[in-house]
Amino acid sequence: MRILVTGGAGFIGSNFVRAAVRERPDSRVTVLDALTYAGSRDSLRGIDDKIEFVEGDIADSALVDSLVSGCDAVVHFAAESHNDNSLIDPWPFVRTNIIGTYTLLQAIREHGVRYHHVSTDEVYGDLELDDPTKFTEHTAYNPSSPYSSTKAASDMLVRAWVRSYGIRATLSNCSNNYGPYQHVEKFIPRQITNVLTGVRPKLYGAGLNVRDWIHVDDHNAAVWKILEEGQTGRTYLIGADGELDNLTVVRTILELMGHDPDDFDHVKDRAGHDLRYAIDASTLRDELGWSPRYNDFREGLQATIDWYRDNRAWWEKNKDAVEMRYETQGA
Ligand code: NAD
Ligand code: TDX
Repeated sequence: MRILVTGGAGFIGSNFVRAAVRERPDSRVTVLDALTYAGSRDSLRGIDDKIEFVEGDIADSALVDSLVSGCDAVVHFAAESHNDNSLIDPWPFVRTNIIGTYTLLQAIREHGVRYHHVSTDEVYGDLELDDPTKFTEHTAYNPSSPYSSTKAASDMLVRAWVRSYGIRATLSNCSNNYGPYQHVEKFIPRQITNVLTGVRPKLYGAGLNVRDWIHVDDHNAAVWKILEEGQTGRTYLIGADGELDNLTVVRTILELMGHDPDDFDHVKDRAGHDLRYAIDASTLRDELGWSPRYNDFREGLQATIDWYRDNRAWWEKNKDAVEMRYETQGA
């Protein structure tokens, strides 16, 4: 299969490309990535000779058309992905997540290529802490932030292109990922690298917000399954029953790194902060036979801590700028 991976120099995309090279040697991978602050060629180091890398923008219709015309499938990871950034300047989110996805869809429509759209559980808004239900494929869209609303808009475009133009698309909405190559602006890498640089972890508000953690390799294995066996037009929810509140996660990081679990600071809460996400992935498990391999969060977290400890050169160059930005936000 000739596969075009957008956002393949980002966190989840680079792990997807690594898995493709490792486990699907018969696939030919082209990465299209604009190398924004969130993308890095270093995330693909060591596999450069096994892939084609194109630096470019998913909103560049001529470039996108030529790349899509030469492939069998597109997996679309490229996005502006950080909620905190979207609160400060929503425009790059509107441009990349909505107009970029539109541009891809027009090329998909033109060339009849198989398309998988990677999205987030945040499109469903949030749940109360004591709500016994979880998000399902039937939950109504109710996004809270500029980030999640642009992801919701992109999902809607895909659904409309399936219905109106019959494109061969599947969608997935996944919960919070963790693992190697995640940008240090995000919660888990920020706290690990804080500890590694002698800074106290920063917890927004009281830390009672719940996220449903999944290892990035489990997310990507599900994406492969859906790409190969999913039904056109369908949405699949991806999650690994990993609900934890942020306070517990920070305390676990500190403990695993040999520090006092209370050695962190409470900082200003995020505006409009979603309280809880929780995914019911039973359709994916029952219909496609997917199940997560990382069932022990502490173990996956320890491996992630080890990765950041062993790969300082990968993240150190971004750390100061990220922390300076957070400082101006009081976070
Ligand atoms: P990321 O920010 O780490 O990576 C995004 C990549 O897209 C970067 O390499 C960046 O350079 C590239 N990019 C940005 N704008 C571009 C443009 N206009 N043209 C081409 N490339 C561009 O994001 P991530 O965490 O890897 O997320 C990947 C996808 O998965 C996103 O669509 C996100 O919404 C979705 N998702 C993420 C999570 C999570 O926990 N991180 C959970 C569910 C879904
Ligand atoms: O320093 C921090 N302290 C803190 O308490 C940071 C950066 C975050 N937090 C909190 C906010 C959230 O409740 O931790 C939680 C996780 O925060 P993020 O890593 O920013 O993730 P989140 O906002 O939940 O969104 C993530 O998961 C869904 C990804 O960034 C999205 O791209 C994905 O769609």
